[in-house]
Amino acid sequence: MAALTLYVIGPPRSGKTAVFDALTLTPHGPNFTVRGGHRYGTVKVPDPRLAALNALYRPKKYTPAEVTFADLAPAGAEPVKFGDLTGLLGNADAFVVVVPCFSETDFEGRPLDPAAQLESLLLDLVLTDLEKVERRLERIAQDRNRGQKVSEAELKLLERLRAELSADRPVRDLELREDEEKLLRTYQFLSQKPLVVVANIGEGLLNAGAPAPLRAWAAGRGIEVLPFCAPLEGEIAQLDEAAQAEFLKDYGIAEPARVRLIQSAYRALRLISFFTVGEDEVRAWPIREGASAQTAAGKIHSDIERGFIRAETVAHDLLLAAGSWSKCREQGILRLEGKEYAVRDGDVINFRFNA
Ligand SMILES: Nc1nc2c(ncn2[C@@H]2O[C@H](COP(=O)(O)OP(=O)(O)OP(=O)(O)O)[C@@H](O)[C@H]2O)c(=O)[nH]1
Ligand SMILES: [Mg+2]
Repeated sequence: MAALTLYVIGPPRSGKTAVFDALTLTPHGPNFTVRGGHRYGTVKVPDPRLAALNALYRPKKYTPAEVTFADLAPAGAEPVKFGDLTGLLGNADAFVVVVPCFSETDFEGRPLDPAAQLESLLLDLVLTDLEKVERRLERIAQDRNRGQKVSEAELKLLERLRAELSADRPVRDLELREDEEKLLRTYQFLSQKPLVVVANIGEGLLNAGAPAPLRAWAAGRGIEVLPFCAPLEGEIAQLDEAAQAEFLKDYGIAEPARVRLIQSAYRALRLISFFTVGEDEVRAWPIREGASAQTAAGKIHSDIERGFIRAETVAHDLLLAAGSWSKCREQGILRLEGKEYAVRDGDVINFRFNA
């Protein structure tokens, strides 16, 4: 399964690369590859529940979920323009938006207003989408003039999008039916991507957190704002576990940047995790909140989805307390769930299926 991809975007000199470093650096050094001038770093999703299952099973293979972070054109002197990168950004599952809050002025000496900066960046995403919609509508009109058949459903939906985007409303905020959602998927609209905002604060602001106006702006839109002091978090990321814990305590930081950010991204993407366990492998599977047991089976293999019989299910903490799968069965806490069962965060599942 492809790792979740989170693209770090933000105004020029906002600390995107510093945030990328904080998310990807390890005690053994940097951890990224460069493609097309962009940096990509893949990390394992930290999950204490999975770690505990691993300790119980001691399997041959331990497979946490993965997240790939991307830092665009880190060496470029020119600010990154979304228009030039639309294709690339369209691949993201979500954006990490870095807002500079570590100084009163920007790199050109202009006073900084973090909320306004965030707003203007998000507006760029909306305008990029609007251009795309307009180009597509032109094409549809041309096709129609040539007597070709056009999809009325798509036309209607795009016209609605044009109106919404023209009023500065992101695709993310639209109520879409499932069929509409499907129609739009190939467009990869940038303003549809879930967001996590990183307020890149100075060290002196660690106790104060993100600026209040920025938090207020984002809260009104259901977006989480994480206060990071990116250079400091980068140092923390390079420490071994023991030193890291001590450092975090000294600075009053609850969890390393990577942990906080991934958790927030899961919430923004409405992802939960289920686990599979055994002597061979202990593994985490991210899945959409509300997904059915049969859909979950399909994450593992289409054969399991097709031949689905039952999902033997137990919450991870009950399994850990019982100590083994057979004890769960003895104690009657293994549940036999059907296709429609809505998987819960932290479920451990053994799928029974017809091969
Ligand atoms: N004081 C302070 N400086 C920071 C912080 N984060 C980044 N900087 C500085 O801001 C400058 C830009 O940081 P980068 O991480 O390169 O920013 P960027 O957004 O990747 O920049 P471009 O890729 O050039 O757009 C560097 O000089 C950093 O040292 C911070 O939290 N505090
Ligand atoms: Mg950079």
